[in-house]
Amino acid sequence: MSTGYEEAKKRYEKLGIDTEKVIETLKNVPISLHCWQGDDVTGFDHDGPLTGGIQTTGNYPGRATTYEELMSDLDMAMSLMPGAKKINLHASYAIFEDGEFADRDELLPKHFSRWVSFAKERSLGIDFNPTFFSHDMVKDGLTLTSPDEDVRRFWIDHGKACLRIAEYFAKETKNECVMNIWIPDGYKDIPGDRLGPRLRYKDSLEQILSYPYDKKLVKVCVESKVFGIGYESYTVGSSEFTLGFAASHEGVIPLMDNGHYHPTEVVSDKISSLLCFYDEIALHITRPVRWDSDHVVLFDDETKELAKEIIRCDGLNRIHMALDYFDASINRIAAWAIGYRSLSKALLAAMLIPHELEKELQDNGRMTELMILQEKLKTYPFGDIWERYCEVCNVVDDDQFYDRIHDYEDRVLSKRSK
Ligand code: RNT
Ligand code: ZN
Repeated sequence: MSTGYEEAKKRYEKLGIDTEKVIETLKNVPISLHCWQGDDVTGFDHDGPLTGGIQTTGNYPGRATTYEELMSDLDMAMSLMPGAKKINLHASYAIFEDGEFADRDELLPKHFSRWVSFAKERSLGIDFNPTFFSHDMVKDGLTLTSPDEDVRRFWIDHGKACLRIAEYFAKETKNECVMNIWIPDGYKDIPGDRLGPRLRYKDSLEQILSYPYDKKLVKVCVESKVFGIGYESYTVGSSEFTLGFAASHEGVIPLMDNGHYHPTEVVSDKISSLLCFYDEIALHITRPVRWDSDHVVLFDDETKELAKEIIRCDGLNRIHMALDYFDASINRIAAWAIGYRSLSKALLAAMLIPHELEKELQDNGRMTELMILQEKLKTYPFGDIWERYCEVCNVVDDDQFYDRIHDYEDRVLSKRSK
């Protein structure tokens, strides 16, 4: 144990914070790790481009192109992440073997059995996402809201197939599966009918949820969005739509992605509002830069504020946290681990705040003292606690981080063709 840590521990003790306890708690808080950072949201079930109004930019060498490569990269990335994880899969990451293939509406648990083995061998839970993009059956940019009944039926069947797979994940891993529904559907230009697509979306979701799944095993989320590339004027699954849907359907959880709001709106301010009305909520944590750009999550002001709200609201058991970004302009494994580590740092920092004292100052109108306290905390020796956290979790600190990335790049990534 470094003397730096011992000193820092004492400083926090004076504020009434037990750093040892904080470290023990954080270690067991799972963050869901998005498999799609590893291969630029490509998946294994199609050759076509990434559609749905989302985009990965950059062409860093060494992208994983097979499930073996993706799993190996995921292992490497996880070895750099302190704390608990779940893996977050998309349906497009089904693994087909011996020449077999199943379209999205006919996916079966067996197409994910390799992922289940991967998760079980590492004692990880699995979260899941139906994939309503990058597929021929997306017609005119629409899936569950399409006026073409064949198209809509196909995607409803995909949703049902995914519920069955989600249930299989939960049973096999003995860990609940959070299944998130996000559709890109919307219009580039001003629609002539806003209500019709929303009523079709509502009906499609209800048809999917009519599949008799176990609500204790599978937690269904609906993710809202404000716009996508090529869907600038109207998005069917808006914030109001998803909040309304989740509020009126038992067992459905609203999911907020912090890239899915207007640039001056912040999810950190929305969490407490939702917690007044929903038992559980879910988050996609990303870093939007001017738009829903899905940059790597950093230890920046909004990430810190978001983490503060999660901790302050005593939300660790009510908020499902998942990462969601995709950057191919830098080493993808570093991107994965930097994002995870940044969120861990933000949660750790949030747990080192005397929240009761802050509340008391606020409630007594002592706002001057509150500001002074908040500013004082910013220069507290947080780095020493973070180093200790990495040590306890048996992962490298920030000093050794790049060496590991460089070594893997040398040994593994540089040998790949892409
Ligand atoms: C898109 C949504 C969605 C996706 C993933 C790949 O804007 O954020 O969550 O990023 O499903
Ligand atoms: Zn998202």
